[in-house]
Amino acid sequence: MPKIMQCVFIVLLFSVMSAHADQPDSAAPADTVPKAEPAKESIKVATQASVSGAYINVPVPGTRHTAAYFTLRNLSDKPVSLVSVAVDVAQRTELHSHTTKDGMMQMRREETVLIPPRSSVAFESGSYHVMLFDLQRSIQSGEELQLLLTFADGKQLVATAQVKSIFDKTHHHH
Ligand SMILES: [Cu+2]
Repeated sequence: MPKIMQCVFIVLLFSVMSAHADQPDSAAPADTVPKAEPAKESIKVATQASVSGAYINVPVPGTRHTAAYFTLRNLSDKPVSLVSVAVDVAQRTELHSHTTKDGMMQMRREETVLIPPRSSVAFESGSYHVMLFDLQRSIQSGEELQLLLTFADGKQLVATAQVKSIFDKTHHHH
C-alpha cells in the first residue's frame, strides 16, 4: 500500500473508532457498561460561593499556557478560601496574583485566595488569575471548558468558561 494511502487509511480508521467511542450504539447489548459520568456527583458542592463571567484566553501562538479569569462571589457570612482551579485540558494550574516590584509587574503564586464575607474578588488581567500550564490540545475561541474550583473546606464548584481570543473583539478605529 502506498504510504499516503496507508496514512489516509489510518486516519479514517481512527475517526471511525473515535466516532464509535463518542456515540455508543443505541442498539448496544444491555450488559454494556454505561460510560462513567464525570465525578460531579461525588463532589461536595460549595453553595457558599458563585462564579460569573468565566473565560479563558486562547494561548499566544507558539505557547501552551494561558490564563483563566472570572469573578468569584462569597455568598456567605464567613470568609471563603479558594485553593485551586482545575481545567481538563491543562496539565497543571496555579493561582497567581500580580504585584508591582521596583516598578516591574510580577506574577506571584498564591496558595489560597481569600474572599471576604459577602463580597467578591475579580480574577482579571493585572490582578488575580489562574495560570493554565501545558495545555494538552489547542483550544478555539467559542469553546466552553469546565473549571473545577476547590475551596479550603474541600467543597467544589464547577463553572463553565468561554474560550476567547484577544483578536475576537479587536476593532480598529482610524
Ligand atoms: Cu500568572
